[in-house]
Amino acid sequence: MNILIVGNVLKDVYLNLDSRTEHFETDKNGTKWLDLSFDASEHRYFNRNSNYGGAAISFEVLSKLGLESTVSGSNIQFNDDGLVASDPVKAYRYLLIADGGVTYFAPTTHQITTFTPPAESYDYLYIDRSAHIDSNTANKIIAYLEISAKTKLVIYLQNFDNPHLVSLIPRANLIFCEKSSKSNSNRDISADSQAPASESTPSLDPTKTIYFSDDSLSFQEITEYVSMNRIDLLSHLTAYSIASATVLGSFILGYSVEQSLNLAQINVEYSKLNSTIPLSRLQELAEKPENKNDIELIAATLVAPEKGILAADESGGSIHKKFAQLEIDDTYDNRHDYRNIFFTTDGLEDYINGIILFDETARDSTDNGQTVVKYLTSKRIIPGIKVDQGLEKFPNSEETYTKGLSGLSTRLQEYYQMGLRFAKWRAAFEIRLDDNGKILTPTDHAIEENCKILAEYAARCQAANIVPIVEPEIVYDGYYSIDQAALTASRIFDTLFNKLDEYKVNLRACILKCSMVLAGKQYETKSTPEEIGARTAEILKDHVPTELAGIVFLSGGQTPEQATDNLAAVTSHGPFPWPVTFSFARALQDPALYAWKGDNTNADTARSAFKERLIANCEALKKRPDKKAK
Ligand code: 5MM
Repeated sequence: MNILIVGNVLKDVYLNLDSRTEHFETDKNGTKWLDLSFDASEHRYFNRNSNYGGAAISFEVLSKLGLESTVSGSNIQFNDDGLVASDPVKAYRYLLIADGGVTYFAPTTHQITTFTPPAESYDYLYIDRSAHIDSNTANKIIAYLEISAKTKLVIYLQNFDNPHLVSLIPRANLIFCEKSSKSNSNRDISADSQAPASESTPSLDPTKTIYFSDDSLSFQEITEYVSMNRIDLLSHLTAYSIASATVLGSFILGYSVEQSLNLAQINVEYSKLNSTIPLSRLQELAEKPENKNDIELIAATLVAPEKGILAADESGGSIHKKFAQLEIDDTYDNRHDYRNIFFTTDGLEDYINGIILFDETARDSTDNGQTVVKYLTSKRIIPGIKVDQGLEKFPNSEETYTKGLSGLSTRLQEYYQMGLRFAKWRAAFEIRLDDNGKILTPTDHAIEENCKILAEYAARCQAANIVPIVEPEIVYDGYYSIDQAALTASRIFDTLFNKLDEYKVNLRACILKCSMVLAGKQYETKSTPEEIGARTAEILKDHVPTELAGIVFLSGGQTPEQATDNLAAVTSHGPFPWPVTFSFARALQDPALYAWKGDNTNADTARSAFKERLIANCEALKKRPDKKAK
C-alpha cells in the first residue's frame, strides 16, 4: 500500500512575544490585541521555534502507522529524529504566543499546490488539508486518476470555497469534511480559517464522508467525541490533520469505522507537538478503559487497588460556605484556582483513579487551555460528575429526598460527550431519636423513596454508558450510637440493593459510596477505630452483594486524620469481596484549603498538604492483613 499526499509542506514558526514590551491594546473584555502588519524581524520575541506543518503532518502520521507515503513535490522524510527535508520550505506560518494565548497567522495568499503526475501507480492519492489546488492541478490529478485506475482518491474539504477541489468530490472514494459545531470557541484567525458553507453547498455522499468538528469525528450514526482545540499542539489545525490522516491510515490498515475514529481521537488527544503516536502505542491506548466504552471496566478501574477517588464536586452553595469561613471571595477565578491546586498536584495520578467534578469545573479549562476533562484523562485519571441537584424536604417533614431526575438523561448524554465516564448522586439520611432513644428517622418511607430515586438514577447512567456511584450518606453530625448507625446502614443497604435489582442495574458497573459505621458526632461515646473497622466490615459483608464493582467511603466531616485512621481500620478487616477505598472530599481537601486561604502564593504549600493526605490514605489502604505494608 502506498499513498501519495498532495499538499503543502510548511514551516510553523512559533514566536513568543514579550507582552511587556510589545504594543498590546486591551479591549473591554480584557483581551489583548496586537496591531501589526506582520514582519517577524521587527518584533521582539524571546523564543523562536519551528517545526514542519501542513502536509508534513499527514506524512508523519501515516509513517507512524507503518504506511508508505510520499508528499508530492517534496523530499520530506521521517527518521528517528523526526521529520527532515533537504529542499527548502516555501511557505511559513507564524504563531504568535503571548500571555499564554496563541494567535495563528498564515499568508493571505496561498501557495498553490503543484502536482507532477508520478510514473508510479499509487494506491491512494490524498489531497490533504494543507492543499490549495487550482484548475491546473485539479486537471492533472484527474488525468492521473484516469491513467492509474487502481488509485483511490481521498480529499479533505475545509469548506466548499475552492471550486477545483469541489469538482473532485464525485471522484472521491473518501471525503473528510469540516462542519461547525456547538462550541465554536477558540477559532483561529488564519487565512486557513473555516468559512461558512455557501448556499450552494454540494451534498456529500454520507457513505463516503467523515465529518469533523471541533469536538467530534462522525460517520453517519457513529460519533467519536474529541477536543480538537489542543492549544498545546499550538495550532488546532494540526489536530485536524492528525485526525484525518489517522482515519485514512486506519481504514487502509483494515480497522472498522468505530475503531478508526477511536484511534484518531486518541492520536489527537495524546500527541505532543511534532510527535504523533505510533500505531503500537495507539493500539495500547485504545485498550485503556477510559478510551473504551465498557462501563464494567471503567468501574473496576475507578476502584483499582491502592488508589482512591477524589470528590471535588462541591456544589456552588457548598463551595461558597467553605470559602466564606476563610473570607475567600466566591469568584470564578478563586474557584478555578482552588480546584487547580488539586489537579496540578505532582503525582496525583499515583494516588487517584478518578475525580468527581461539579458542572462548573467539568466545563472549565486548565491554565494551558486544555479542558479539565481532557487534562485528567491524559493523566489517566477518570473524570466523573456529580449529577444530583441537591436535597429537598418531603412535604411536612424534616426528611429529604434528592432532586435531579428531571432532564437527567439529556444531561448524562452531554456529560458523556464531554468525556465524563462516571457520575455521583447523594442521598442524605439523618438519624434522629425520640425521647426514649428510639430511632425516629430515617423512616421507611424516606429510605424507600431515596433508594428508588438512586436506582432510577443508576439505571439512567448505565443507559448513557456512565458508571453510577450511588451515595446514601448517613449524616455524621447527629446524636446516635454506633449500633443505631449499624442498624440504619443495614436498612438502607437492604432497600437500596432491592431497588437496584428492581431497576435492573448492573452491579458490576456500579459503585457504592457510603459512610463508615460510627456513632454520631454529638454522641457522648466516640467510636474507636477498632469498633468502626469491625462494624463497618460486618455491615458491608452482610448487606452488600458480592458482585458490586466496589465500595468507597465518604469522610462526612470526620477530621482528615480520623478519616484516614478509620479507613485503615476498615481495611484491616479485609480482604473483602469487593475493592474498598476512599472517596473523600473534606478529609482530602480541607488541609489544602486552609493552607491556600485564597492566596495563590500559598499554592505550593496547599499542594503539599493535599499530597500528605493522599499519601496517608493510600498507605491506609495497604493495611490489609493479607498484605505486608511496603
Ligand atoms: C458527603 O459528601 C460527599 C463526600 O464528601 P466528604 O468526604 O467531605 O463527606 C461529597 O462528594 C459531596 O457529595 C459533594 O461534596 C457535594 O456536596 P453538596 O453538598 O455540594 O451537594
